[in-house]
Amino acid sequence: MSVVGIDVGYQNCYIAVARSGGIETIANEYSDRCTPACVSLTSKNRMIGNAAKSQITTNFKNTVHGFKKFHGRAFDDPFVQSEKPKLPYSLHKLANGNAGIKVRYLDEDKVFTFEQITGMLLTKLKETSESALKNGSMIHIDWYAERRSVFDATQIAGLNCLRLINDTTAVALAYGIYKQDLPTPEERPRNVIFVDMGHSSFQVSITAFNKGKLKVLATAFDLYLGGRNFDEALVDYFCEEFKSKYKLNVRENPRALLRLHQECEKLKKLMSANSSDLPLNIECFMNDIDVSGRMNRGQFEDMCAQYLMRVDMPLKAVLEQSKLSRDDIYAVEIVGGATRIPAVKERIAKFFGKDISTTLNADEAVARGCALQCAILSPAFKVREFSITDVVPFPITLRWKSPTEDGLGECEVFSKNHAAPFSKVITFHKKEPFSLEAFYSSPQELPYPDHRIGCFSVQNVAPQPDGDSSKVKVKVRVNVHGIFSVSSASLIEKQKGEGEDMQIDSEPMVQNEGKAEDQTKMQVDQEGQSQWDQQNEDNSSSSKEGTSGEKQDPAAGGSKPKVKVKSIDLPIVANNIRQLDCDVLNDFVEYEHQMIVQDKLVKELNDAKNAVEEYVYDLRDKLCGIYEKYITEEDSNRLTLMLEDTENWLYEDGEDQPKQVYEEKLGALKRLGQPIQDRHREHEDRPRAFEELGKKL
Ligand code: ATP
Ligand code: K
Ligand code: MG
Repeated sequence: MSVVGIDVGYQNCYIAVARSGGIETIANEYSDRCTPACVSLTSKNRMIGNAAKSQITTNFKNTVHGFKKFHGRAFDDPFVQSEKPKLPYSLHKLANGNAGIKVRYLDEDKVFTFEQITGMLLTKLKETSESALKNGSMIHIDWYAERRSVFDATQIAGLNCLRLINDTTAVALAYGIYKQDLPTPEERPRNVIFVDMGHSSFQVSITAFNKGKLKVLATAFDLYLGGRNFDEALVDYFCEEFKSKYKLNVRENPRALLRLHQECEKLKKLMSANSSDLPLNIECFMNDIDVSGRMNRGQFEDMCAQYLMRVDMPLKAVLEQSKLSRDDIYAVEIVGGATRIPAVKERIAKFFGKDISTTLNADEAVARGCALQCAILSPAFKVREFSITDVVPFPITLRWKSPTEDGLGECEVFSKNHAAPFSKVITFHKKEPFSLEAFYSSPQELPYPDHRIGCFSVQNVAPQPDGDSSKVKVKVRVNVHGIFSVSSASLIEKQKGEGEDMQIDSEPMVQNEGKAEDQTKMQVDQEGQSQWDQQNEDNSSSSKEGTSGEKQDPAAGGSKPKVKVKSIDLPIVANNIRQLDCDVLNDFVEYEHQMIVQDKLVKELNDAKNAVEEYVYDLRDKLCGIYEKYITEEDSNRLTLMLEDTENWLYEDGEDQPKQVYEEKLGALKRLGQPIQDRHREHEDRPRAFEELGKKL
């Protein structure tokens, strides 16, 4: 039994497996623990991960990378529009207004959504972890609004996703769970800053640790600051230099530009370890010209001053939000590839006035934290009890039609840094069905121009038999994946002779001048804190009979007698802006299956072809080696000729044949090769047989 944690990065993905022995990061078929977030579509199949990365410059129009940030975004989103001209592949506006990509696949023009592309990547990661993957997985994702869309991607890949978790929260778990010396729950918590700068984004959190628990106090981020900005600065510089030095317009040549990107990234990494002047050389770069340039760390830092300056802002924000001072910070832990840039590290250290700690593996900590969380969630594992309270990074508001002054009622249901997962119950007094619109309260903070979350219509609401408004309890929640929803609604039916009690509940209506028939009373109960309670909570919401006294209504005031009420579940029609329709999702799941089958067919075909090639090489070697004595020279010459023909055929007519043709070819060769092999084996075996016989005698 094992569970898997997956870190889906903008550039790099990691898989960690929790087994009874502990957490282990696993390698893919290239013995690489890092799988590139890259998908390449071809006329025959898909290549994903390492195989796709090698296609970046050759099949650049159909090789998708750097797509994580497109999740859940509209085509017209300024971020999408600003990235578009830089991409080697084409974006496409989907029917729902979202961005998708347009590629050639199986010799057809094909449009994919980013849920599908990430679904493909997850399929690959799932395959890699298949032997270990038995009981679901957990995926980290670095921020909020794209979660719906990423969750859909997990469905497409057929993953049983136990939890989508914040990047720095996973890191905090990986840090805290093994610490033996955390303060007891009564003591002041130990506050640790976690910083992750990856290829695309920069995230910071402050987490308070006590024995057996962690609580995220605040998070802050610059979602557009990461290693790729530093690469781009270098690319810009060398584009200019090569223009003046070699009269080359690199930006007009996608392949050259991609190569320059790769070389600049290498140079950037070299500069982290080396402060002297370093060369950049690319042979046959463009128009058969070899190019070269130089750079050193000091120059690089000057060039990147604008990015280095941005490092401070989230650090400052997170301190302010948590209301802690620098002295309250126990340690600053950094992870993520781009924190290896010396200037980034220095900047962070300087801000907090402390040495930076690198207790955790910078590349694998996120995946390990994910696997740990998974193990905690899975009943099959006995993991040390560790409770995790995360935060809601963007505040969420509900709005509804109301007959008050401006015709709209509004309530912020989750404030910034509110604990999550969490559910709340809001009580409305309504005579007819109504809709709740959910959106992020502070659009200026949000990395999307579209601050809507979705619209939730509460159905089947009718007045009470006596014409009064009905009391409708609506549950809103941010679930374990960090996804907001209006999760259930129920109508509380008055029972005979209990009118008086309902009167108490209806008090706020009276306060609101009593004339409105469709009034709303706000935010009554709060319930359910951690994910551990989630299950119970869900059960309680579906019980039909309840006692109104069970959940005290602070707004109703005073003590209430326990009275029987009947609660009727109401259907909710949800329209989530960033969620795929069920039918569409099902189609995508089906299509992913077809593509998996297609990839498998192509793999079998390639294997059959490779088997012929391997046999040719193997037999040819042996004919002039160990088989020499077991075949006449004449036969050997004939067979060698035939092997040569086969080899040529493989590069010409035999390049692209059905699997069966290769199998037949291999069969024909084996019919000739087998007798030689048999004679050889017989000869080898004979002395041994005599020996054994000798022993017996
Ligand atoms: P994100 O977290 O934004 O989704 P990611 O998880 O894919 O992205 P990481 O794998 O954490 O990103 O980091 C990759 C980045 O780190 C790349 O920009 C890479 O060039 C950079 N990087 C890795 N090693 C070094 C190094 N030694 N010096 C400088 N930069 C480095
Ligand atoms: K990563
Ligand atoms: Mg990352």
